Amino acid sequence: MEKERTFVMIKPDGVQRGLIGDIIHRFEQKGIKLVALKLVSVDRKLAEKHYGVHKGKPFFEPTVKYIISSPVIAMVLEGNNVIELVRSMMGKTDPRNAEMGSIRGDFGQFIGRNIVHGSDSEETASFEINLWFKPEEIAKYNRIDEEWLTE
Ligand code: IDP
Ligand code: MG
Repeated sequence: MEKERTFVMIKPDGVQRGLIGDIIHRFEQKGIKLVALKLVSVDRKLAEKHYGVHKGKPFFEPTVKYIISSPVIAMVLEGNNVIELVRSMMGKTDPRNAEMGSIRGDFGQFIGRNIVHGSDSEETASFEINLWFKPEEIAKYNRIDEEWLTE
């Protein structure tokens, strides 16, 4: 099993709809370690960099506007294969196709307001973690349950 880090964001609709606790609770229950967390009022520059790979697509501008419309929760999560694990806990991009039991499947209704973001590869994760966090904002600590979460 490979220890990885991923960047996760609770988007403005998740914050406004009071879902911060429910979403973080799911990651905690799964045994995923939280190593960085903050509430951010995102500026356009950061949002455009974050969604830079989608520049030129029809949903780019609406997505940037959505992300800067109200604060988000930004976090870094650590764990075994955590990039893929978080993506599967989030569900498909469009909540209408996301499995029930996933975050988007349970809490979302349509693609333009899909509650959460999670990095999609190791390369993206490292780009996004560096974009959103300074190295000193990422905590190094051991959790007491770690030995029960390794074989
Ligand atoms: P992902 O968030 O599951 O990785 P991406 O395809 O990378 O999905 O798209 C990034 C974000 O852009 C989506 O999460 C969603 O907020 C927004 N988005 C993507 N496609 C559409 C669309 O067709 N309409 C509206 N928003 C979209
Ligand atoms: Mg993506």
